[in-house]
Amino acid sequence: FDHNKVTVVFVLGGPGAGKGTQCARLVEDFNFCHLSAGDLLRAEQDRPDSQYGNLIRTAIREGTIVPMEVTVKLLSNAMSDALSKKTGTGWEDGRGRFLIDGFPRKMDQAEKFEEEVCQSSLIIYFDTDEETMLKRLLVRGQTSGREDDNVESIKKRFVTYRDTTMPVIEHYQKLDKVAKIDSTPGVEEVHAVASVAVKKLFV
Ligand code: UP5
Ligand code: MG
Repeated sequence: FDHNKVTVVFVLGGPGAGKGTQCARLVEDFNFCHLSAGDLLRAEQDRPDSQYGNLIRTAIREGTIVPMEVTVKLLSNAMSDALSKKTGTGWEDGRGRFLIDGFPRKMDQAEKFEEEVCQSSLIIYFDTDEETMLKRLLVRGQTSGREDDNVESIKKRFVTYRDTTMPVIEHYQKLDKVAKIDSTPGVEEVHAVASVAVKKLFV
């Protein structure tokens, strides 16, 4: 997609940092199309004739990263679908606006997406401590039905985040594209700061 016609914001942060929650709030303010890589993978896993079901199920439970080809394809298909409508959510002033949540979590994904799909304009990085994230995920796990919301999977997700995703954030920090936001406070407080960071893109 043409970077001049599509605005892509990546939303990163550890498991339970609040990416999904904050994306939902930003959609209300800025009419973004919100695409969660994790949600797209879970939907693909549940599609009866998917050839990737088992691969995705295992990766999610083990907190590892699904091969990038799968995730990049799901994202670019979802972007094409949204853009083909040319109206409604994610379409503003003749341009597409995307919040891509939980992606890229590994350098190879970042490179492939920027080269083959679209360049990103901003990376929002929600930062908080593991104790806070663990607490949030265990509460959510009581009702989420997510197979990775248990202590064992959560610990594995933390390791992957530290070892594989932090280098992606550091890469973008060197390019001066990252808005780092403390996501320890309450939802509204975090949202207010995130909203200011995003607003700068659209002035
Ligand atoms: N909550 C949120 N904000 C709060 C606040 N400020 N104060 C108090 N409570 C707050 O929030 C989690 C919980 O905390 C909720 O109950 C919320 O109410 C509360 P949420 O907004 O859901 O956090 P989020 O950061 O979105 O957490 P999530 O668990 O979705 O993050 P993950 O990054 O772990 O999950 P994701 O779905 O992105 O990925 C899952 C798996 O998919 C990965 O582990 C991986 O195996 C696979 N994957 C890939 O392989 N490739 C990809 O590119 C992407 C995913
Ligand atoms: Mg999420």
